[in-house]
Amino acid sequence: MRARLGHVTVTLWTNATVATMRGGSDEYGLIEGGAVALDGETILAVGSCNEVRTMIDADAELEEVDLDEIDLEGRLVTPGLVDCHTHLVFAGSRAAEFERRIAGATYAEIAAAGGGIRTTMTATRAATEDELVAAALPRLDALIGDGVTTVEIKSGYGLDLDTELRLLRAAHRLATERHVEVVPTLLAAHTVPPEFAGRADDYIAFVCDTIIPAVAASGLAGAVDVFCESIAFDLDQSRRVAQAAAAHGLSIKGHTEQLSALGGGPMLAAAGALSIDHGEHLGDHDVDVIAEHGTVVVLLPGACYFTGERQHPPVEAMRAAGVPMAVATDTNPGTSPLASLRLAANQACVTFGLTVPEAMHGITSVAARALGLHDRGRIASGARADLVAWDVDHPAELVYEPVTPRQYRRIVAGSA
Ligand code: DI6
Ligand code: FE
Repeated sequence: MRARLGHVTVTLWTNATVATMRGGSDEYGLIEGGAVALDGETILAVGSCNEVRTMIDADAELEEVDLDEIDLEGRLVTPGLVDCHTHLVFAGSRAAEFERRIAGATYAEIAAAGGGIRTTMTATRAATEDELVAAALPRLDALIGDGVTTVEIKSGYGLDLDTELRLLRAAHRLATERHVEVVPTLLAAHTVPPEFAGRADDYIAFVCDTIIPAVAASGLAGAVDVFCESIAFDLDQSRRVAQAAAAHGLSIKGHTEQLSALGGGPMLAAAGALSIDHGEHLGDHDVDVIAEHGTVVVLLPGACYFTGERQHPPVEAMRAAGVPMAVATDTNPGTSPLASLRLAANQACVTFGLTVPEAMHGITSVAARALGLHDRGRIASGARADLVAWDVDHPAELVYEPVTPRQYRRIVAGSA
């Protein structure tokens, strides 16, 4: 408890079942009959109602405390959910490509014929920042309605300096339009744009020598992602992107082993990546290397679902090796038009074999770690006050019945 002199307003949520998400990946860290006290943007105390009241009474001896008390009548409280991998900002629609895929064309065939990411690039280059923000808001609102308080948003549909910067600015704007924290990531190395056709190395040089330095100087993104894949960039090109990011003080993330096994996962883990994402084709040795570096693997079951991918990430091997597993929506126009993090958690259980506590950690504590954010994703004294109260009494309900809205109250950095 901090000792201060003066006047303080403490928000106190009482009579709650608190899923603190502290402890191991097999537990929710539940406190029945619990309470959470908030002081501004920070969690002051969490524990049984009696413990928390005792702490507040002790504080009241040092300063004047105004209590704003809310009786949650047994409702569940969790950390605000963290969606640590999205491509939320883009223009246009790929519904026509979806029709073709359902009729038999593959994602890789459509990409090779100049569709896929390039279809979205064309629409995105033609869109203004206002249009990009307007297009993203319904998706962001869906995530917010699902309990998300922090959302990572990647660029990657501009593939030129101006449009990549515009995408990142649009991502920042979203955080001013809604009460949510946005964590923008540069994904200029998403695919080779048409003006660099057949010259992937030249495009990577442009990304490393021009786009990454400009983004680092602008402060618009704190991390750089790269699509290390047969249909995108090879291992050497991906390594160059990671080196340029590190040289400019930016964190590293990677889309790796989604469609093929190029070795991007272990290479980026060794390069100090915060997370490697997808991982459907990770082998046993890759898992050991990733475990050794403590890198988070971000599971994206929506992408497997939408592409009909049968190859699933090696969850059992990762669990056995102690790899921290996050779960995210991958919300994007091509492979995961899915703006529900609780549905992604459900899919991670049903299709990938995560336990329900693992999936809950995947969208809270481990997701925060995948973003390098150590102040959230758990309910603990001193953590950021990002909380959701739900109209359910157990965390398994959130994953079991993902589509039904269950949010009762949502607090981001201490305010509703
Ligand atoms: N992997 C994905 O699943 C998305 N991007 C990526 O690198 C797909 C993006 C798209 O098809 O628009
Ligand atoms: Fe993605």
